[in-house]
Amino acid sequence: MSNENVAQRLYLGIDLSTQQIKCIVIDEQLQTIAEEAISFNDKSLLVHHVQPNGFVVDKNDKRCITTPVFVFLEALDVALQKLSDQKKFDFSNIVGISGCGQQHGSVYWKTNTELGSLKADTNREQSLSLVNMLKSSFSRIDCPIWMDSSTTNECQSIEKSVGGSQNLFQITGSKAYERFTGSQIMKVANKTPEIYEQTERIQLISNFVTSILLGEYAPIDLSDGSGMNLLDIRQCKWSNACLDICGKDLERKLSEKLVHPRTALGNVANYFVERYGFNSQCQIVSFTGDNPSSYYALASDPKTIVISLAELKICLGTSDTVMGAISANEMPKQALDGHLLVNPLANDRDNTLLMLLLCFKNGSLVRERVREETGSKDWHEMSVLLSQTTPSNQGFIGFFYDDHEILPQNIQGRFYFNADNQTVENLEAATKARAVLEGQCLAKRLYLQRANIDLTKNVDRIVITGGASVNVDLVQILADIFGKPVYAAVAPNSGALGGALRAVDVITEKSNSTTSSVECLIAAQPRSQYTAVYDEMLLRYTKLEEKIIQDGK
Ligand code: XUL
Repeated sequence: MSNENVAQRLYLGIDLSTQQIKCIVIDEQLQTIAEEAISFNDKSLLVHHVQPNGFVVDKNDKRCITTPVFVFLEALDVALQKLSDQKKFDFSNIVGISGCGQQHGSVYWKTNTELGSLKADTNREQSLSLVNMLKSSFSRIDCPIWMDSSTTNECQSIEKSVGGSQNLFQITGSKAYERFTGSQIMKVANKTPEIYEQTERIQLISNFVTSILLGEYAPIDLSDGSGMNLLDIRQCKWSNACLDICGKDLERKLSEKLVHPRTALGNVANYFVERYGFNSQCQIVSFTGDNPSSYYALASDPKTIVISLAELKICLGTSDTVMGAISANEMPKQALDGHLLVNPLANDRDNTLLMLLLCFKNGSLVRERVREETGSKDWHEMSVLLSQTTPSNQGFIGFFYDDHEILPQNIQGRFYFNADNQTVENLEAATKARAVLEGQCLAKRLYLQRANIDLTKNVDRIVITGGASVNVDLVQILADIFGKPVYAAVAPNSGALGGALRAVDVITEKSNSTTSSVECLIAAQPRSQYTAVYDEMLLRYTKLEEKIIQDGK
């Protein structure tokens, strides 16, 4: 069947994340037709499931965290089968597939011979699954994932080899991080040279899924590739200095070619046509990392800041994530503890638009804890408490780093100050309730400013996601502190959706701003009289944060 004859044109988005695979099918009007998910600890993954969390923590070294590649493969088959069992649509109507994967994880291929047979035009036995067909394809079964933190020494070597963390940041957009793929590859190359030697191709989780769907090796995309400490993000090509230190012949193993995440790469492999009834003309668009993919779905243009205030993420900690656009010409001189990635909204001829990713470790878990400490059963009760206080909290400021924070790096503890900047032991319930919400929102504005994002010139609005819009006070404080309207996105699976939307955009040849903006509802308007008060408060917040860092040294 040719694509032109397809009556209902559908698009499939897939997100292979840390603990599960999620699928969404949308039509050209961007309406959701079906959704499906399967957890990596689910027993319906008959052979390859991992208890209790869907990833494996090494018994001898808890910093080593992996997921067997066969879990990913079986989960993909089971998710597609369950989607098909729903009988909500005809697979032959899917004209495009794209998606995303958890960032930084790596897959080690020994050979692509079996991969090629997914593409081959044969009437293969229906019972042969992806796991059966690819059982001898990998040189290493366990894929290191982003939760792995075992590569501190390798990170030091990478920074040293390019003349320090500042230089590495200027080249790759990030200082060296244990979870980033470069140091993970270096560990494989140094600790298990025989495995490294046998490895023909190293992929990220994202282009691994693209490869399975295509039946051939797919290139790494520039946005997810920016999470490796190996890519020169401004030149949009590999950095030889970084490649050389991480492994011999690494460019060949990664493939020289890099693509923009909005690139059509070919038709779906025959395996999927025969097994699930996909249209043989269905196009595969490059997958990317989960964060860039969510950003793509939620930021309709570079003047939108996306803030994920996840309330229920189990293993992403429960961190708050902030994503925004930044021009490469305005890249901060000083290295950040955040990350700069190639922006998926940029078109492929424009390599000046970058994406900033900031991760605040102390997010919703701390908000929940403070709510309990103030004796409020829910956000509504906390609202009643908050109504006894006024914006800027009569000068009280709190820093709530219950867990070792990332921004600022490695600080732990609670720090409370009064209007005279003096340390106080504790805060009274209503003041504490306001202090946690104001403190978290001020930190977000401060770190965006430190990354050279000019809020007056370059930001029009904030889109929030992750279910936090139920917390009306948090949303209002965010609007007042930023002086921008806050919208709540109606998109629980924004990573998978970002994939489906990229497929729509590439296949219909329209830019994302005209077709693919997700439905957003206004959640709060800024009140200018309070924004002025918060401008002042931010200056004090900045000084007090510096003091906490100094005192901690
Ligand atoms: C980002 C990161 C995580 C993973 C989780 O740097 O490590 O958000 O992408 O899926």
